[in-house]
Amino acid sequence: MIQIDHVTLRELRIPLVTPFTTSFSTQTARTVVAVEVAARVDGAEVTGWGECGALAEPVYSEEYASGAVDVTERFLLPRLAQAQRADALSAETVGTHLEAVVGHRMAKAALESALLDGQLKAAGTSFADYLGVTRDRVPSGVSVGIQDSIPRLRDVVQGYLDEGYRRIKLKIQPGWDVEPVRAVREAHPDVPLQVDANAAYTLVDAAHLRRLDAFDLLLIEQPLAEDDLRQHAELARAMSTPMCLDESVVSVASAADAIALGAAAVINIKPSRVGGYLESRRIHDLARAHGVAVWCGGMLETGLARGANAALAGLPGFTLPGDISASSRFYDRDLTTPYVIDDGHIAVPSFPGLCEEPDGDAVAAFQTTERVIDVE
Ligand code: OSB
Ligand code: MG
Repeated sequence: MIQIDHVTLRELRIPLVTPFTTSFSTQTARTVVAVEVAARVDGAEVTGWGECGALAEPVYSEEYASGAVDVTERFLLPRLAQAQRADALSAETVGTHLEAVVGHRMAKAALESALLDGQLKAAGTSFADYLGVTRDRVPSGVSVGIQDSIPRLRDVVQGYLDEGYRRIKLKIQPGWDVEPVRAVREAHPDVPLQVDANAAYTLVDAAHLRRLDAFDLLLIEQPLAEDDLRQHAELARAMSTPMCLDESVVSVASAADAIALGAAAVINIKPSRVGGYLESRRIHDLARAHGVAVWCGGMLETGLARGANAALAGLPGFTLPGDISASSRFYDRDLTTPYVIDDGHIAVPSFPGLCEEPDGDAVAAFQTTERVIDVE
């Protein structure tokens, strides 16, 4: 069991190396909530860190960074405090203790991650060993934002391939779909290629989206709205490109529904979106039992979560390359030792816990708000 002494909630604003444009926004910096938990495990003092996947604005999902700080302080930490007074708190029970709070999965995931990091550091156990992962590296894919022109897109993709990325994901939206995909496919006939629409289409666009079938894509990710499971199933029947869900899968229960409906041949498991690494594992297990491929998605993670994503992606059902790129894909300066791409792969960390202790100077340089909350 773990006893929390206090929690520090920080909002950081970290510049991106290049603007990242999706169908829902253009980001020039990542606003990220970092959770630092000061706790005791079996009497020993430990510090655990977690990162919240929520963006600055509620445009990818309904969560947003400052809202995550608020719900954590008002509603999540009091429930963990109550649990620890009964000496019933551990990373593995966080989900149960927070179940009465509806949604807010990214905020919950950050807390669970921080506690798990603390517990594993206290035990001297790596996250990979905790999961039973034996792979020591995972293939690295890159998510390519919407560009101003097709020549520019070709250059950006060529740059990533030169760095060794093993799979390219192109963000698409109405007006930026068939032609950019055609251009990249013509330049690179054999590169593993997939697209992500971030819910920018409707079923009325089915005939148009079918034109993507010509480009031998690994998958199409989340073409329709988050709550359109049935319509994804219908679109899946109309296309030969495998259907992959991101936004729609928020839990193992929604993954089960998607699989049963035929709405997902592939699932993007994004640990923050589904409420943490433990729920991610359950979705992995469910999907694997159904013969549904999974891969690890990302939310522009800093070093507080990038290595944990790599460890998760070492599980055997992760048969497609994830959005687990090098730190340098997004950041000139990361919060921890940067993750690097080596021969197209990212190493699965072997240090204890989920992340390295972040560099205090980097945290201070990027910090915009800080709240210290006693938990007793
Ligand atoms: O849809 O996968 C997505 C980033 C922010 C929000 C949603 C998505 C993304 C990405 C980037 O595609 C993934 C990454 O972290 O590399
Ligand atoms: Mg996506």
